[in-house]
Amino acid sequence: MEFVLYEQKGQYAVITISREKALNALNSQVLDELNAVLDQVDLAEVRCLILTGAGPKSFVAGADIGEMSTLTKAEGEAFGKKGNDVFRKLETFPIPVIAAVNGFALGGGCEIAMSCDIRICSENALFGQPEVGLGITPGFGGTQRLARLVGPGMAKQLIYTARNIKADEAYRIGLVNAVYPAEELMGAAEKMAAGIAKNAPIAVRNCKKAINEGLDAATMDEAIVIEEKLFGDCFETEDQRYGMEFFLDKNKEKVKEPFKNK
Ligand code: DAK
Repeated sequence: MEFVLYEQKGQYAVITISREKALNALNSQVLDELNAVLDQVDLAEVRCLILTGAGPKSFVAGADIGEMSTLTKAEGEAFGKKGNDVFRKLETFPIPVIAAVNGFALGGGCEIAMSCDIRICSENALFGQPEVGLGITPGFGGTQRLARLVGPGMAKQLIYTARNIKADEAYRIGLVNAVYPAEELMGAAEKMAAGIAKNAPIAVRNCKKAINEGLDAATMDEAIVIEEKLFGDCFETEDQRYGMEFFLDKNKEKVKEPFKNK
């Protein structure tokens, strides 16, 4: 692959969008490669993903404006679908995805970060949806995910004004969970990924599904049923039996064994 790097580090893996000369902007090839790399993740081994951008300056500076500038209506729709399909794949990917936002996260960059489960960023990160300044709407789910993450009032303000916000403001409005000095960002992301990876994988996957599907349910009654089923699904697994036996066996000398994903 030319623009997407994949590195497995034990039970987690790092996906890096690497098109530094265009600040990692998303063109069709990057979207195709991201799609392909997700298909290649070894889900028997890998329990958490980190998504980041290459270089010190940019996570993803948006969809590729050069490529978009000449699109017809039909091509624009097809480009939007390609992006939306990949972003939705990330959002519903069976294992958690952490966005380590290392700089610009504008337009499609902010949108891809919002498709991840968790966002942490460096102090130099800059978030925004500048699309209305370019004559378009956010096209990779920005109107929907930003409103769900920070509330409709704040999302509308950010989208209508096309104002970019710095890391501290992104943290204050709940768009990111934590801000780190740039040199500490990947270490923090990897520590979080390793922490997630050591928990019972079937339970973690089911939590992701329960939260995502529950939020999309029409009523709390339906949402609770989704949780009940995914809770039930954890029982009779080796990991559930072992996790509970370990707790009930009050032997303080025992060291907890890794969960087996079974
Ligand atoms: N696309 C293409 N190239 C980009 C780019 C982008 N989004 N962002 C930066 N680059 C390129 C620059 O053109 C420049 O290339 P060269 O001139 O060196 O060849 C190189 O990256 C370095 O950028 P700068 O020289 O501009 O670097 P600065 O540090 O001065 O400025 C910047 C960095 C991020 C502030 C600036 O580059 C900038 O404003 N970039 C554009 C940011 C932006 O507006 N992003 C949002 C794009 S719109 C839809 C589907 C998708 C979308 C919408 C609809 N449907 C189909 C419905 C999504 C839209 C977007 O994401």
